[in-house]
Amino acid sequence: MSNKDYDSNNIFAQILRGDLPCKKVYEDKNVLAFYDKYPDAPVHILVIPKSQCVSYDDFILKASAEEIVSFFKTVREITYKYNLEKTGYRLVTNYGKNGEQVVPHFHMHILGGKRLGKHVNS
Ligand code: DGP
Repeated sequence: MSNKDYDSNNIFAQILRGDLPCKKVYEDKNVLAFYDKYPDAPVHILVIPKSQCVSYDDFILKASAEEIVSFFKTVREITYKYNLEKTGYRLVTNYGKNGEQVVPHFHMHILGGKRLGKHVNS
């Protein structure tokens, strides 16, 4: 899927192309999951679709049903892989300026392994 709003030089695009390394957690034809380089929690994993999507909105609008199901099932499987279903976890996706999105490729943060505190910082 090509996308005119998508910056194909963003860091996650470079990781997907293999131009930048990552510590891989899971990969299939639709999805890649890897450790966040600057973790905010003992478990901090990023899950990204392989298609060119800037945001959650973009992903839901443009990805196939198979890609969407596969993405969210992968998120769930990773929470189990790290036993987070027992202790709890947080899923976060940031978008745009107010969401403080840094990398313009849709990604889900999976955070866990400690008490995370309230989710909104002021
Ligand atoms: P966001 O603010 O939601 O766009 O989060 C982007 C995340 O990406 C942030 O938690 C740090 C992480 N990150 C930035 N650069 C790299 C990188 O080169 N490798 C990995 N693994 N993570 C990165």
